[in-house]
Amino acid sequence: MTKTDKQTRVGLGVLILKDNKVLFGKRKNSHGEGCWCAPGGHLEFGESFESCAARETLEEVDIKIKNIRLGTVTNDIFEKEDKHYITIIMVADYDSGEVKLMEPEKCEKWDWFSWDNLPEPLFLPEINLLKQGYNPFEEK
Ligand code: IPR
Ligand code: MG
Repeated sequence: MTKTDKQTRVGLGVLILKDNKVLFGKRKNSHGEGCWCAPGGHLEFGESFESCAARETLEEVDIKIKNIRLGTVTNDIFEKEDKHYITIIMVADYDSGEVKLMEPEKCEKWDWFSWDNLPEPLFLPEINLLKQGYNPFEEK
């Protein structure tokens, strides 16, 4: 397969804000294994960014979010895994529910972190977010 046969995919991550903290999980059994990232996944065909953010959050952590808004975009080239994602970063406020580990085969654990004390190692989209100087608590 040549480079041009490969597909760039669209991912979406949700930075969920609660009490000045953000929710991150430790990835398992996929690209970025062992790295921390926000809830998220693949944008489905015909899906809005807001619906995808709400759906992935429910599927992965079983909580409801509100005020879902566009944060930024990252261009994520996973050299080792030979994958390329455009990742839409959404921001949302926690609404209700208790965080649950809904996909234990994909995630080791979830926890809340301050933006200036994020866990490491971070997943590539989150690394690229920080490289942009992006901070969801300082939205314009
Ligand atoms: P799934 O769909 O398994 O949640 O995908 P993911 O968490 O591996 O996310 C893929 C897109 C990334 C780059 C946000
Ligand atoms: Mg996911």
